[in-house]
Amino acid sequence: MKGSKLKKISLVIVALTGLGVVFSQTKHLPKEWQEAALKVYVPPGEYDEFYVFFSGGFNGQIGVHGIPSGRNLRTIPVFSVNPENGYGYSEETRALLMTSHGFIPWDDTHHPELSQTNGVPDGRWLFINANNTPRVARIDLSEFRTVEIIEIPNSAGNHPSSFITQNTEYVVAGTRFSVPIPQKDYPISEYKKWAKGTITFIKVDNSEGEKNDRMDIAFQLLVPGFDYDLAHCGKGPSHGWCFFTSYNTEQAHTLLEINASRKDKDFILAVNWKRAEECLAEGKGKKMKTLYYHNYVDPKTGIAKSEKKTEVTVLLPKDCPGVAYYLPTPKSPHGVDVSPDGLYIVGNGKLSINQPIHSFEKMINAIKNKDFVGEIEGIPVLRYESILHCEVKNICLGPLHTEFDDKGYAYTSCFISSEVVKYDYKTCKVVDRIPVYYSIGHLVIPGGDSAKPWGKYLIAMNKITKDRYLPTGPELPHAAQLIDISGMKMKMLLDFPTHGEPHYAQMIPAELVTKRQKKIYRLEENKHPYAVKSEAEAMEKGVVRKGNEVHIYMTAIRSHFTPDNIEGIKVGDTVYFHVTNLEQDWDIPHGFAIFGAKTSNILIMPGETLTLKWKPEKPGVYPFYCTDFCSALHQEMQGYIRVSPKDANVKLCWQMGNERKCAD
Ligand code: K7E
Ligand code: CUA
Repeated sequence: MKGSKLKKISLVIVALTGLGVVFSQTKHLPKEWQEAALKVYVPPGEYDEFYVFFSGGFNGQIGVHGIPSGRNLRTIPVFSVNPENGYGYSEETRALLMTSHGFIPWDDTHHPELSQTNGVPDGRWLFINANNTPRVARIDLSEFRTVEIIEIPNSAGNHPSSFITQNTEYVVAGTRFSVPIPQKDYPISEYKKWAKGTITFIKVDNSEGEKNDRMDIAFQLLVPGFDYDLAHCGKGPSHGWCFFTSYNTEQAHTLLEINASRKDKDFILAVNWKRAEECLAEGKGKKMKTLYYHNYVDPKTGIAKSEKKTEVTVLLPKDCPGVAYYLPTPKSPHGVDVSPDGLYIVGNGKLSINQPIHSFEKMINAIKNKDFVGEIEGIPVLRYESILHCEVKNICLGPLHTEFDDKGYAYTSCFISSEVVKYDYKTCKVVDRIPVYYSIGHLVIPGGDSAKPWGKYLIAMNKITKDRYLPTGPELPHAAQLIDISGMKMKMLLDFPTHGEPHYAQMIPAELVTKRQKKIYRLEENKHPYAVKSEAEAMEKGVVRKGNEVHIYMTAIRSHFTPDNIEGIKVGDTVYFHVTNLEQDWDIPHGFAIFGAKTSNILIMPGETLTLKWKPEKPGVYPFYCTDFCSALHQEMQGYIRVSPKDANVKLCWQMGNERKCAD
C-alpha cells in the first residue's frame, strides 16, 4: 500500500511538473487543493479504488463512475431505451420493457441497491426501482446489464424501493401514491374512501448458477392510504424488519405542499416480514386477481421473454397481528436509515429541525408492553417517547438522508441548508459539518447503508449546480461532490458532473465487482435460435423467407459481414438481421445499422447474437455498415441489400466474395 501511494504521489509530481498546462493551472492552487488533487488523481493506466453506481433519475439509467477520480465509465440502460447499444430496440431486449400498460421506453429511477450477503454488499447484482410505472430491475454486475424486470401491481409511484434484506432474501417496494386497489373510477374528493397503499416483498432466488428468473412477488401488505416515501431494512438484531417512512398522513389530495404538512408527526412503518411469513404459512393471505409482467433474459439464448402474472397474495395487517407498527416521527420524514449495528433507526424529518433516532430495542420493548397511543386500520401506533433513542438537536434545515461510516458516525444530507452534518449516532452530538454546492439530495458512502461501511469517501449528490461548471444553456448537469471522511474533519476533494438526476447511489470496493467480470460470451454456448457459429454456416443457412418475413443469418468479424450482398427483398417485407459477432476477444464489439431503419443500431458483443428489425418502404439499394470502429479496415465493413417492388420477380440470393447462393 505504502509503496503504491509513494509511486502515486511521485507520478503526480511528475505529472504536475512535467506538463506545462497542468503546472500553470496548479501552481497557484492553495495547498489544501493541491492535497485534494493528489487524493483524487488516478494516473493514466491505473484503476480507481471504488465503483459508484448512480441512479439516473429521469433518464431511466444507471451511471457508473470510478472513485476517487470521478471518471464516468459507463451508462447501464435499465428502464429507458438506449440507442447507443440498441437496448430496448433490439428484438432480444424489447421484452424487458413490457408492462401491463404495454411497451414502455422510459422511467424514473431513484434507488439502486447492491445485493448483500450477511449485510455486506457482495458485488453480484444491483437492484433499482422504476417510480412511474412501478417496477424493480436486477442488473447482473458480471456483465453490467439489466437481466430482469418485475412489474409491481397494486402500486403507484414506486418510490420506497428497491431496498433489500441482509441476505437479499427480499427486495421491498412501496406506494408513494396511494390509489384505489383494485383500480376503479372514484371522485378524487373521496380520497379517504378509496386511497390504499401497499408494501410489496419481492422474493429473490439466491441460488448459484446462471438463471435470470429470480424475482417473484411473495406478498403485498395492504396499508392505510398515506404516501410511503423511503425504506431500509434491518440487519443483525433488527434483521426480519423493514422500515418505511410515510408522509401525507393527513390524506390530502390537493395542494399537498400545505395540506400534507399540518401534522406535527407522521410515521415510520415498521414491518416484521418474518411474522408475515408465519401468517402466510397459516393461510392468512388472500389471493387477488391482478395483472403484472415478469421479464427476464434467458441466459442461454440471450433473448428476453415476458411472463404475464395474474394473481398476487395480499395480507391485511388486521389478519396478522404483530406484522406492522407505526413509529411516530416528526415531520414528513423522507429517508429512513438503519445503523450498521442494526440498533438505530434514523428518521429524516425533512421539515423538522431536530432529527429523531429511534432505538430498535426500545421499539421491541414498547411492542411487548403494548405501549400504544392508538391504532390505524389494524396497525398499532407506538408512543414516540418510548421508542426514541435521542434527537440530534438543531441538525440543519431540510434533513433528507443518512449514511454511516466505519467509525460510529452518521452523516445526514440537508437540502435547504446545503450541507452534510456528521454526528455520533449513539450520543446524538454533532461533530462536524461541511457545505455542499448546492441543495444536496442523497449522499453515499461505500457500504454506507450496510452492516459493513468501508468509509473513506462520501459523495454528495447535488440537485443544483448554477455556477459550478461551464454553462450549458438553461439545462445544467447535476453534480457529485467527493468528500474525504477518513479523518475527524470532512474535506472537500472534487466536483464532477453526473447525468440525469442521481438520487441515491451505491459505492463498493472495485475488486468485489472486477473479480466477476465477463469478458466475452462464449460462442459455443450461444443458444440463440438464429446464431451461426461460422461464416460457412451463415452462407449455408443464408436468407430464409417465411411469407412476408425474411430472416437473415449473418456474422460479423473484423472486417466484414457474411453475407454482405443480399437480393430478393421486397417492399412489404419485414426483415430480421440476426447478427452474430464471431469474435472471441475482449472489447471487440461490432455494430450494425441499415439506411432508413426506424430504430437504433445494435452493438453486438463478442460471441453474442442480436437482431435488428427493418421494414423497407421503397425499392432501392440500401447500404448497411458496422458502427463501431473495430479495425483499420472498419470503414470497409459494409454491405448492400437490394429492395425490389412488391410484385417483382427477383430471386432471394446472398453473397460473400465469390460465393453466391440462392433460395430454391
Ligand atoms: Cu430523496 Cu427519490 Cu430517494 Cu431524490 S429521493 S433526493
Ligand atoms: Cu466492425 Cu467496425
